[in-house]
Amino acid sequence: MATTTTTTTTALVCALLSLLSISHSVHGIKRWPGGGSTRYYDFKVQTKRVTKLCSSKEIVTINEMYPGPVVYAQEDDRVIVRVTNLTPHNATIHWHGVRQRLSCWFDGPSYVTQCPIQPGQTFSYEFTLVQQKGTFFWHAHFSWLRATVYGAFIVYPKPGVPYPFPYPYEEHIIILGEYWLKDALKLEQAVLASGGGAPKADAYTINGHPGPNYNCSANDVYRINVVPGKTYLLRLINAGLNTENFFAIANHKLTIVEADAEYTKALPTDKVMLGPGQTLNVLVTANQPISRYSMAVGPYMSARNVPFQNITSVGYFQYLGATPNSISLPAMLPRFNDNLVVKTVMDGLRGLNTSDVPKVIDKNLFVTIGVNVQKCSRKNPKKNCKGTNGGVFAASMNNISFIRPNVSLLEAYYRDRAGIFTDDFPGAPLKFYDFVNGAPNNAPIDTNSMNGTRVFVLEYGTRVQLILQDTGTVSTENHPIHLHGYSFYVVGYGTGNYNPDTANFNLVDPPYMNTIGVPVGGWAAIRFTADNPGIGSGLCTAIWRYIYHGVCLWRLSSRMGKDLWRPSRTHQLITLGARSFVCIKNHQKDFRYFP
Ligand SMILES: *[C@@H]1O[C@H](CO)[C@@H](O)[C@H](O)[C@H]1NC(C)=O
Ligand SMILES: *[C@@H]1O[C@H](CO)[C@@H](O)[C@H](O)[C@H]1NC(C)=O
Ligand SMILES: *[C@@H]1O[C@H](CO)[C@@H](O)[C@H](O)[C@H]1NC(C)=O
Ligand SMILES: *[C@@H]1O[C@H](CO)[C@@H](O)[C@H](O)[C@H]1NC(C)=O
Ligand SMILES: *[C@@H]1O[C@H](CO)[C@@H](O)[C@H](O)[C@H]1NC(C)=O
Ligand SMILES: *[C@@H]1O[C@H](CO)[C@@H](O)[C@H](O)[C@H]1NC(C)=O
Ligand SMILES: *[C@@H]1O[C@H](CO)[C@@H](O)[C@H](O)[C@H]1NC(C)=O
Ligand SMILES: [Cu+2]
Repeated sequence: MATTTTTTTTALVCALLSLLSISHSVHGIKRWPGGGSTRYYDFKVQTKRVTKLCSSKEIVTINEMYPGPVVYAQEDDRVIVRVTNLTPHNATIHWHGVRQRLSCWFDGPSYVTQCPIQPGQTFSYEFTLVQQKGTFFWHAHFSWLRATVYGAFIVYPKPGVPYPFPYPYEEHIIILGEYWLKDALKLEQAVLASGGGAPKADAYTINGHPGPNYNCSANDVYRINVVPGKTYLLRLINAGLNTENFFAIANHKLTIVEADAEYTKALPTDKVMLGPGQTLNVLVTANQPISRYSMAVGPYMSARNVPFQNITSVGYFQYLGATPNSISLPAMLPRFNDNLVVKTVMDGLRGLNTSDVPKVIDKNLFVTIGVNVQKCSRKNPKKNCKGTNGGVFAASMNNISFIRPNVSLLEAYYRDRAGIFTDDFPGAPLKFYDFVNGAPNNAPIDTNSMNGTRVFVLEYGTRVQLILQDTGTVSTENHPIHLHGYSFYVVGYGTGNYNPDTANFNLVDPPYMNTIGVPVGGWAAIRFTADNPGIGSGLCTAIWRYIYHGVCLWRLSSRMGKDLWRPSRTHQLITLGARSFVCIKNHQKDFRYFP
């Protein structure tokens, strides 16, 4: 079990000493941002045997829990999570949605902000939830470990600060996931080796439960018991690996009040869509006749010719007084390719606090997103080049597929290592064409991408507008795009190729998000101010299915940042002896808070 310690600043010193004995942190504590308390969690990465869908296997978990332990905190709290890896696999934990102000080295993506935590190693994450509250989640950020290594991360407002909506009777966490019968890491290796797409999940899950539509799962069901007349807050999280999902409850309206851990104006709807990485808080009032209702999770698949699981995962929304084994009323999910439902909800989504939407832009960036097919250069094409037309799938941004370095990019940057990445990520595509309809189609002859580990550099304080444009090289598709280190205002989106003359922008009350599903065959415009230095503050995409074929990943680094990351009076760089170019161990001591 996770241990939580909530204390005031003074009491914390003792708590920390007894729990952690990291005495060097003690003096630093006084300088941590005021007002917050500290939450301490102990995460053990360990395997656990589970039986699901008629079959047993070992899965990787945190503390033998699936989903993993919930991390609870309050706005402005300090969070310390000590992760000990007791498995034979590499691991890191990413705190999805946490902006990591001035603490990007605790963001979690392996080879981006840190080396993997290797078998037997321990790594402590320490960060402050600066002006952040709402529904977040954490997940492993090494290979496909995140298939089973994930959990909710709930941050409450400061004491005495109310929600901007009626206080719910109760709240429940609902994590959507995907489950595979095969070992997730082996599956990933197989996908990598094949050059093709990922296989479909064997089941969708709600809090780890597939529900009665799947074999051997009649009792493997998540249920919420509700009191008639009461209003519930559901914290929806899509922790799935690959699939975007619709969610609905039979006969009940959902009122969206928060998206990606930022409040929205209340938006009533029948169903919602969450891409991997998205969170939504919805209010549901139990105002229907006493009965048992289905909560259903199904696929949203906007790409053509991609296999996907089409069995709905069902949980129960059960009224007090309903007969325990009554038939559950079915929920109406949209058809798997219902783009209109996705657009309709997005059209209605409005931010609540939009006091700092950048009105003036210093830097305009234009980034295409897509899936490429690289020419087969492998020895055994039949076995290893299973992408379209005998090629190898690779996701790209501005036609550049990310090559994972062997050292953490942040460390390479911090130590001025040459040759690990280059600063020349293009701010616009090298070639403009009809991205949506005129994409090259005689794959893999002209559907290659460039390879590289490239960074886009932003000066501190730059007000950025970023146009994200879907492309149709293999197929157009809704792509969830996520930024590390920032939330951003979604000021516009539309179908087709972005055209500045006809694009409609909302600069009045756009939603403030950290993941945007770029519309299938369309574009999205986002705005943010680059005020959180660090190379880990990057933009990463979730074209999950192809992510390991040399991914589309690029980063924003605020060059001015080094001193900001490491304010000289509170931090001190301790140089270690090891200076290997290869990720051998985490040089965590360098980045810790020293007195
Ligand atoms: C469920 O079990 C039946 C009978 O064993 C089998 O034919 C079917 O393919 C299974 N369905 C799924 C989705 O695994
Ligand atoms: C689900 O997929 C299977 C093949 O994987 C197909 O036979 C079936 O018709 C699909 N069902 C629906 C409702 O789309
Ligand atoms: C609104 O946002 C601004 C800037 O992000 C912040 O300073 C302010 O506290 C927020 N107000 C509320 C009511 O959350
Ligand atoms: C990483 O290391 C492996 C093994 O030493 C090597 O084959 C590969 O080229 C390296 N990759 C990069 C991007 O340096
Ligand atoms: C992407 O890069 C590849 C490799 O350099 C090139 O062949 C292809 O034409 C480029 N495509 C676009 C759309 O720029
Ligand atoms: C990029 O890397 C992939 C995989 O290593 C390789 O198959 C492909 O030929 C490379 N493409 C270019 C343009 O270098
Ligand atoms: C774990 O990470 C280290 C450091 O990058 C690497 O050398 C090793 O091959 C990785 N192990 C696995 C099983 O991926
Ligand atoms: Cu994230």
